[in-house]
Amino acid sequence: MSFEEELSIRTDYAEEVIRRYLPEETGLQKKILESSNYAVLAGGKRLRPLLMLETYRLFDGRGKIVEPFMAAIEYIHSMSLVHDDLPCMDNDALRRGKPSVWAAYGEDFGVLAGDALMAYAFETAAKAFVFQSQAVNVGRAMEVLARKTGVSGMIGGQSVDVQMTGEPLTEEQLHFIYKLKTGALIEAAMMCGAILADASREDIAIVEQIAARVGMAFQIRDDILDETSTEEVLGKPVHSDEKNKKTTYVTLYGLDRAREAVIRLSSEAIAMIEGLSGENLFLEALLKTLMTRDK
Ligand code: GRG
Repeated sequence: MSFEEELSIRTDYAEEVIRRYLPEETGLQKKILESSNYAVLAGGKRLRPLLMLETYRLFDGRGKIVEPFMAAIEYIHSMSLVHDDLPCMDNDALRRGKPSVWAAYGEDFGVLAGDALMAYAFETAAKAFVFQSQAVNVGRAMEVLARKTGVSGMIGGQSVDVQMTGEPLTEEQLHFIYKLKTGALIEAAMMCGAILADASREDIAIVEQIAARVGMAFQIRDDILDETSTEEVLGKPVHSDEKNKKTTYVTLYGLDRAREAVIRLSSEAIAMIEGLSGENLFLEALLKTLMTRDK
């Protein structure tokens, strides 16, 4: 089977899992259910659930315990996009080729839909407790998911990003923002996959380092695409960083060095995966495609 066929099968599976756990749009609070489901169903690469699943498989995970966490991480990612698009943040009216949540449902529902998704993500992850014999791993994975989402992770990174907007950043400050804002959720995805497959503590620590490189490479590629791609391809406005006066890897070092950094970080991540005792060639191929992704 070609990589593309395998990617399509795995993405369809992730998509089915993400949809299966979504709530029904009924009751007096129908509008909040519609707007939060809209955010999740608007599309996207489903990269974080895929990375979680493939890391789970790397450590020989074969069951269904990973499924509630695959859905949960995509809900958290979706809520971050919903809030990132708000007028008080990036003020973007287009996301994944469709009106962003606030543009479709109003700014108030942009805030509420993000809040609802955040809580629902943890409600969903907790469904993995039905696998009672693995309750300790479920609890550990929930702790990692919460920590990497909160002030020590994504929200912490976004806060510093917002605080420093318009000011010149040093490489260390930019690195800090990228590691937390984008990297932390990718770290959570891969670490939860490893934890739920009952990997050793040593291997989980290595997975965190691998994911940190993947996250950094992913964000630098995002900077490159903001500069070089089009709204039609990306499904979101381009030159958003320039509009928001953001220092990025590209503004600091230029496109060539940014491309080199993506290749170096991704290659390091792949080499580290090859150093582990398990094998997942599909995961390695997935990381290779991220180096040159065009959306
Ligand atoms: C305010 C509670 C609260 C949380 C939100 C807004 C925010 C905190 C965090 C922003 C984090 C953020 C948007 C980081 C950028 C990460 C990034 C490169 C997103 C694009 O991810 P893709 O390419 O998107 O995987 P798709 O659409 O494919 O899913």
